[in-house]
Amino acid sequence: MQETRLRAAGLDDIARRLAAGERLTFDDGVRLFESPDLHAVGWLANRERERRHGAKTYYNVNLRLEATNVCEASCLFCSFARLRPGDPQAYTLSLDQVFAKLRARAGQPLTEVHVVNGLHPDLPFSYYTDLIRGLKAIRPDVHLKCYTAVEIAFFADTYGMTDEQVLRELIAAGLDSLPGGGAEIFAERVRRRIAHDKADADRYLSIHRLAHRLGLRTNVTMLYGHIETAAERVDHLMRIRALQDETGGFQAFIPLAFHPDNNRMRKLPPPTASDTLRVHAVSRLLLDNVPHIKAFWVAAGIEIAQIAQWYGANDLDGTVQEERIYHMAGSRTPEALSVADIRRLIRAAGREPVERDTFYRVLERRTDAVVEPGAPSLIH
Ligand code: V47
Repeated sequence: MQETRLRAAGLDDIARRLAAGERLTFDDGVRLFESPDLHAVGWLANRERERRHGAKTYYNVNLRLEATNVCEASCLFCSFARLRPGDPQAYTLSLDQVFAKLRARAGQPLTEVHVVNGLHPDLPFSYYTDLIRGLKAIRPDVHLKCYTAVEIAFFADTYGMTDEQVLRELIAAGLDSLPGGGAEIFAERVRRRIAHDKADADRYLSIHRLAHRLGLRTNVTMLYGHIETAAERVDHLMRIRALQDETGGFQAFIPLAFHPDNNRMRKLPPPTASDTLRVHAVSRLLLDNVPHIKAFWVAAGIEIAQIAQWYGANDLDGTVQEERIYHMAGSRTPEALSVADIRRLIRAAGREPVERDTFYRVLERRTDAVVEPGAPSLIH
């Protein structure tokens, strides 16, 4: 990009420091959010993205399971939770129902199951350990990415254990990694207003630190596009960067676009496409120590997730299936994508599709693999 354009965007010194391999500061982050020239910010992020990953865009073959939406917390942005077990739309699956969902996909080349639940006040801890054990018994080869740091904190408080005891018991049952949900916005002002009655920022980060120390990899997220300021976004990213300096345990950062349907923040407009692209780009630039930036297609929308592959992102998440949190909050994306769809969308975006496992190891396999007759196929 021309020096004059970067200068007009107020980004020429940032561009020079990035080229010299220097780390950006808090103020740089705010300037990147405030620069009028989105494409200049995107160009800088794309340079960093291509330096790390070339033309590759990663995806995986995964399944989402949400075993209960009964939740004690009262996050203003949430359209998924039902507070009382008696609520007409409240559900809690039996473990057999959970296992049936995985068994029904026996023919799919799944590599990951991602489990997230509400904070249910009345289930025993054994429900969560048995859930992991049972899924592992059905598909020992499938990676289990289960329970956010907020759920881990809730288990510790509810069942009278330390965070470390909870993590150790889940690992003994077969837990392979933690997903990134529950981070929202770390800044006290925002968290107090939108998510006051669940684990705070320090607890969230300390559970990820502990998980990393126990050998787990984790993801981390940011819910953006509601009441947070640019400085609060940058603060969030800087806290992630600081923990990553300590542990190196984060694999992917996932910006999550706020969806306003059916929740108590429904008067707010959703974030615009420009904002979504910018958040991915600035994240790539500030999080110099986090290897992957994921544009989660269910949250960003398929088209924007494709364009984000030129604005810092290098991952789209996976086939997904059975996602409820965003679909209840107004996401109009499909329920699932087939492998053929994902590969076509990545190619159409001008990138090279690469199937990965949860640890970003590349999987080489025929994409026209045969599935068992009668099983729902994800291939075509
Ligand atoms: O923590 C809830 C968000 C998260 C809304 O680790 C909402 O690979 C927008 O964390 N509008 C859960 N967002 C999902 C999540 C995730 C997704 C994909 C991949 C990974 C990963 C993690 O969803 C919650 C919350 O931040 N959320 N309600 C809403 N109305």
